[in-house]
Amino acid sequence: PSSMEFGDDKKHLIVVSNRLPITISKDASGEYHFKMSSGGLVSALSGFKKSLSFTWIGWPGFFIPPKDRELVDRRLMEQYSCQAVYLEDEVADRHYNGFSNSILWPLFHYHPGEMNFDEENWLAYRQANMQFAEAVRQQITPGTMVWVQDYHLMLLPMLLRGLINGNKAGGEYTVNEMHKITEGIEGQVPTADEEKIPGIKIGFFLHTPFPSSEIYRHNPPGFHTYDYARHFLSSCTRILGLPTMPNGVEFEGRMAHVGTFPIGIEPGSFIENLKKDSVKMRIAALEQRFHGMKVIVGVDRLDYIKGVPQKLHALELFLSQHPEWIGKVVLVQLAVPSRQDVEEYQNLRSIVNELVGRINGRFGTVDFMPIHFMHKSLPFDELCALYAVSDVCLVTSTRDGMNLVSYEYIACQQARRGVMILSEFAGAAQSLNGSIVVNPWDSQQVADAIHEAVIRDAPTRAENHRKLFKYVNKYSAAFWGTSFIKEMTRIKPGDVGKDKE
Ligand code: GDG
Repeated sequence: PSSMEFGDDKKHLIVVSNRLPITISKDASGEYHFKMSSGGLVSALSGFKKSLSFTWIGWPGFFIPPKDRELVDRRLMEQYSCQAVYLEDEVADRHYNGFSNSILWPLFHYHPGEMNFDEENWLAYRQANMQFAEAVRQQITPGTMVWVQDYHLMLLPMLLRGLINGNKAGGEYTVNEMHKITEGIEGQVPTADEEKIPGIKIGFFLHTPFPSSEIYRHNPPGFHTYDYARHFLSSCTRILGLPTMPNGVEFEGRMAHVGTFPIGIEPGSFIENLKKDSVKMRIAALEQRFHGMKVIVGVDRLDYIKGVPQKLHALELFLSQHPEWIGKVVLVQLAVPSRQDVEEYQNLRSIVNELVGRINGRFGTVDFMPIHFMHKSLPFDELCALYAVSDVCLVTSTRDGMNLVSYEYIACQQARRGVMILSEFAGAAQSLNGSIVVNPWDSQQVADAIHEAVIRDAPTRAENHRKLFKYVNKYSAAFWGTSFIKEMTRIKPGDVGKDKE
C-alpha cells in the first residue's frame, strides 16, 4: 500500500504482542544474539512498512538480568525498532502459562474442563498488562496508533487509556487501587501520568474465537469472523448491560468500534519456496517414498483445541470400514510441541501417543504404518514439501480462531490440487469455500469425508482448489493488516453509531 492509503502523514504505529518478533539468545560466553522470527504477524506488517513507521513492544521470551538490559535495548531499538518489556520470571510464568493459557485460552475455545483458576495468576496477568501499558505509554506521542495483539494483553487498552488520560485505570480500579492489589508481586508498577496525550487510537485484535455470552471486562474491537464479533457484542449487552450496536459498543463514555478482519498468510512465500531446487528434490523424494499411496497431512500445535484425538478416531474408523485402503492411505501427522509446562498439554500428549500406538498396532504391518507421527517442529522447506506432496489436508479443530495451516496447504497445492477437509469449528471454515466441512465430533462424518477425499476425481479437485486458491491469494496477511490499520485511521472518536456495517 502507498502512504496515500493512510493519509499523507507518515503515521506512527506501535504493535504490542506478548512476544517480540525477535528471537534472542545468549551463548556460553554471555554474548547476545538476535534473529528476526517469521510468522503471520511479521509478514502481515512488512506489507506496509513503507507507509508507517512502527515500533514493536513485547516480552523478550526469557529473563534478562538488569545489567544486560541497556545493551539489549540498544540492539533491539537500533536494528529492529523493538522495545522489550522485562517481566520477572514468576510474573512471566503466571501471566503466560498460568492465566493466559490456563484460563483465557480454554475459556475462549469452550474448554471449561481445562481451566484452572488461581488468584495469584490473575494478579500476575494484571501486573504484566500494567508493565506493558507503561512501556507503551513511554513510546507514544500525539497521534500514535497502538495495535494490541491477542488474549495475553486484554487489559492493556483499558489500562493505557487510564494512564494516558491520567484518571482511572479503566472501569473498575484506579492505578493506585491496582497498585495495592498487585502488592507482593515483584516488578515495576506504573503510576498515573497527569499529562494528557491527544489523539491516541488503540486497536485490539483477538486471534482466538470469542465464545458466546461470557464474562469479560475489556475492550477488543477486531475479530476473525462475524460470529466472534457478534458474541462479543451480545456479551457486552447481556453481562455488562452496555449499549451496543452492530459495529460497536459504548463504554465509559467512549465508543469502541468492533469489526471483522479475517487473517491470512503470505501465499507468495510458500509458492516461491516450492520453486527452490532443494525443495523440489525433497518433493521428488517424498513422492517416491509414498508412491502408490494417498497421503493425508495433519499439521497442528499439540493443543487440545486442534482435535488430534478426534482426527485419529476418525482415521481408525475409516480404515476399519474401508480395509481396501489399508496400506494405501497414510496420515503424516506433525504435532508441534506446545505449552509443555501446562499439565493439560502433558495429558494430551499421553492420550495422543496411546492412540497412535494403538492404531499403528492394529493396522500396521512390517512394511507399512498408517500413521507417521512426529512430535517436533519441521524446517520451513520440509513443511512446504510435505504440504505439496499430500493429497488431503485434515483439520479437525474443536475450536480454532482461524487456522492458517489450511491456507498454507492450499497455497502449496497448485500442482496436485488436493482436498481440504476442514472442521466447521475453525474460523477458516466460514471463508474457505471449496473445502469438505466436517464436525470433528462426528467420527463417521469425518471418516466419510476421508473416503470422499481419497476417491475424488481430478476435475472436482481442480474446481475446488481454484476457488480456494483465489481466496487465499486475495485475503492475505498483508490484506488483513492493511485493512485493520486503515480502519483505525478512518474511525474518528464517537462516530461508531454513524458507520455503515
Ligand atoms: C493462533 C490461532 C489463528 C506449525 N508447525 C510447524 C510450523 N507451523 C506453523 C504453521 C502455521 C502456524 O504454525 C500455525 O498457525 P495456525 O493458525 O494454524 O494455529 P495457531 O498456532 O493455533 O494460531 C489460530 C492464528 O493464531 C492466527 O490468528 O489462525 O486459530 O489458534 O503458520 O505453518 N512451521 C514450521 N515448522 C513446523 O513444524 N516452520
